[in-house]
Amino acid sequence: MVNYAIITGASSGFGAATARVLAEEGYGLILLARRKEKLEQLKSELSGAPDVRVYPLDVRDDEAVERWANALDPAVKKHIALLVNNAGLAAGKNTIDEGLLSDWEQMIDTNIKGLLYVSKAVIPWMKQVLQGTIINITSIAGKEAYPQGNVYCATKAAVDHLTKSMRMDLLPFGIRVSSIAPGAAITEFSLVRFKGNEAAADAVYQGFEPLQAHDIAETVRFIVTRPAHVSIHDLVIMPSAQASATMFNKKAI
Ligand code: NDP
Ligand code: 8X3
Repeated sequence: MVNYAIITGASSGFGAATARVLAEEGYGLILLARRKEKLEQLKSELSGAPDVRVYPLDVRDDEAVERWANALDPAVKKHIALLVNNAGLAAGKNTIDEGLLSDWEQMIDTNIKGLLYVSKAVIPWMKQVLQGTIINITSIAGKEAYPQGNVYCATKAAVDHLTKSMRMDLLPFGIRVSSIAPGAAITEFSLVRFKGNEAAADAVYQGFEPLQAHDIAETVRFIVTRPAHVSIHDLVIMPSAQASATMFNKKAI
């Protein structure tokens, strides 16, 4: 039986790139996101993977997460080696008084509560076999607050703390818990944040070379290919032209 990786938010960006890298590493893949057609398209590209199973799932829906978990093949549940908690978003960029409640709720429900629902479903399977790795995708925004980042930064800071606490809770069961905190990476992230405004999204990446989704996928590869006695706790990965959440070396390129 192959080892399986579960990736949330696999329909684009870091999640899709991670699926490609883990297929190269020989993992069976369980790919979750809301957009089924994107998942199916990705599955059709991953012919090298031993097994690819896609499930349209909104991680904010705790009952849907439970249904997905109950429906998963029990034979596969015994071989879950990796959970990548990646699904997430920023919605809007406003001062705290101007933020929209609906944006705040979407970020909190996805980035924090969705991660919790999926983790709660998957951890018992890892505990049963006394092994597994969980990688939570946080952000430089979880390490440093920045103007107009307020609720997004807070959700990622929450994931940073959850990662540390999960690591302690799961220590007796041989389960490793890591976090990756990327800086600016060009994915659908900014298009989502600015609600389809391409000019606003493009402006984020002007004048410097951002990270690519593949850079984060390679970081996942690094974590999962360490020997069993090595646990990578926390990695901050930034573009070379970014020194902090807000400090960039931008040139006219
Ligand atoms: P993308 O927008 O390209 O990918 C986000 C993924 O999350 C998509 O697959 C989306 O799928 C999924 N997703 C969003 N909401 C839900 C939901 N409710 N249920 C299930 N899946 C959901 O952005 P990135 O790849 O950049 O983002 C991945 C993670 O990395 C996020 O947590 C983000 O906060 C974080 N991050 C991003 C950085 C960047 O600069 N790009 C930097 C630091 C961290 P679908 O819409 O199909 O549901
Ligand atoms: C995404 C990076 O700096 O836009 O988490 O918040 S940032």
